[in-house]
Amino acid sequence: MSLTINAIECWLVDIPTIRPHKLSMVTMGCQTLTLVKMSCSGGVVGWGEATTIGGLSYGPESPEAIKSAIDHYLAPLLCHQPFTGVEALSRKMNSVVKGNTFAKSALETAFLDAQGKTLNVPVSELLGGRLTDELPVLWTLASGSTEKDIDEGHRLIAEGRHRAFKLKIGANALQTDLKHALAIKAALGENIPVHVDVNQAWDMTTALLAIPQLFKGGITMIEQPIPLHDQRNLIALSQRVEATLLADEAVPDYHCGFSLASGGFTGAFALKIAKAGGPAQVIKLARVAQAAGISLYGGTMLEGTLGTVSSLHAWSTLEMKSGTEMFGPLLLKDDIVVQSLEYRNGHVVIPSGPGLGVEIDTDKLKHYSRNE
Ligand code: MUC
Ligand code: MG
Repeated sequence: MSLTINAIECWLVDIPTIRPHKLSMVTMGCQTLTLVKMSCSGGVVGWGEATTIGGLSYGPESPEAIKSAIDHYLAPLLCHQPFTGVEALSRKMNSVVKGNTFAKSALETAFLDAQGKTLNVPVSELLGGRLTDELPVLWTLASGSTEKDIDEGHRLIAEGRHRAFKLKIGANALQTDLKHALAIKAALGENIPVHVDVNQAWDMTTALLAIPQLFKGGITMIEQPIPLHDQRNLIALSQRVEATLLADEAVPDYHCGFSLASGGFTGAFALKIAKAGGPAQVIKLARVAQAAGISLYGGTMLEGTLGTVSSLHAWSTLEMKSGTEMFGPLLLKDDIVVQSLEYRNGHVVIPSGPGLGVEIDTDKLKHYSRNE
């Protein structure tokens, strides 16, 4: 079956967060969704989404740059042509456009949504078939206040929404951050897993000092403690400390995954569709990890429902042994879909309708869009 892309439209949609979200490099008060509508042969419409974190503070593509790459380069390249599937689509995009994986991820998602709707199957089926209908989801405590984070954690445990948490540290002096993280872990208790994400803020010396103290306090997974380019030290750290090292920024795609794995990295990989160029591309990284015995974690770029669901379809075909953090829609005050995702008992339910299985609320899209 081949699908011809007739038109691609793109919007920037700004949605406020429910509270400030404080990371080592930025505090977010709003998330921008770059939304893609792909109109295809047979009148089928596919939707995709790309997000990043804090403008240009997480990676080299801003929301505005993602839209510009789509409008000026990728849409003209893809329109009025038939594609047999995501491999042909990705080969075409990669032949003319270097990098820009966030933009490519939104387009690959939209294409899979359209293909799934055409074939009347969920995207998970196009990616290999799902192993599960729901996945565990942690929540990130990142209000910037230890007390508020503890209250928020207790409330979410009591509501049954989450049973595991991630903390964002690295913005403050080391002793302040350690006190903050250890106090939260102690307050939430032994049975609640808590991990920290440093977003590259430490150097090797700081990491070697901090990680054993966190481990002693029950924090057993440490995400991206040192800069992404310092692959040699990330491998060394993974072999030297007792805690599990979770590579995030350092492992965007299967090339980096292979390099880390073959260099002797012993931690886990955070998969993200945006880093890899889409839900089908990220599965290539997962295969490299599986071959090397590296555990998988389902990462978020704090996507709205569309990006979250696209990721969930991919994760559903894999064994996510280190869990997932697909809570993005819950951090936003509103969303642009008709039916919100179902979060319950520490899990999210993966939609099972054709394509992504999500319907867009066009009034809300207009309301929050910058360009309408
Ligand atoms: C990151 O670096 O992992 C994921 C969860 C969260 O709160 O921020 C993101 C980014
Ligand atoms: Mg991270």
